[in-house]
Amino acid sequence: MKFVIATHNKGKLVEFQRLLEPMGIEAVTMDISEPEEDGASFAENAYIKAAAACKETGLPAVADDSGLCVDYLDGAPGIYSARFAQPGKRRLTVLEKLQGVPLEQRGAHFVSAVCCVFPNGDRVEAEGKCFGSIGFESRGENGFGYDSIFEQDGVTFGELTAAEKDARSHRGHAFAAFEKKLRDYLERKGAEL
Ligand code: ITT
Repeated sequence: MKFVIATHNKGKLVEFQRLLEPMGIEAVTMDISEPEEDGASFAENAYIKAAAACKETGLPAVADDSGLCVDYLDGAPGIYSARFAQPGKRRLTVLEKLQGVPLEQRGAHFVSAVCCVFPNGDRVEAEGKCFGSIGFESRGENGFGYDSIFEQDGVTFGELTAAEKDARSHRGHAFAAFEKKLRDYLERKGAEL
């Protein structure tokens, strides 16, 4: 079954392909427009993106809305993670806002809400989270976005291999839950991947 990946973020796209391929999903990219993400939650925004791509392409579409929630910043940037500060300044802005804040107050988590919308209007949704802390400096060249400042046990996501990140990341957890729900949905419909 062919699915269109509804993202304009290259870092996410790589992870989507990596996570969807082993499920036997043929995941394709297309030139799709970017809808306004005016939902009040990760799940609402994921639905907005998947529904728009499904409508535009006529294919089942998979989107994720994700972000970093920092405890010390009352959960910010959260659903505004992609729009928080100037492009290229986002990690530095988080580090600056946490300047002088001790390790025990630097807790943070990533959230990924995945949504697949089918041309008949049905949707399959799942969410994943992963918990860690904001480092004192940026470290590691791997991954994208806030990876190099998000740590678990002193190691940033930017220092992980792709397989290591997928095994512990919000997106890895979300896609694992999504696969199960998708298979259940397709079984009920008498369809296969
Ligand atoms: P699409 O909406 O086109 O998918 P986007 O980048 O705008 O791309 P979001 O609105 O979901 O996506 O914003 C999520 C932001 O949160 C993203 O731009 C990153 O800065 C950050 N983020 C999400 N997942 C991340 C991850 O695995 N590692 C690091 N940063 C991540």
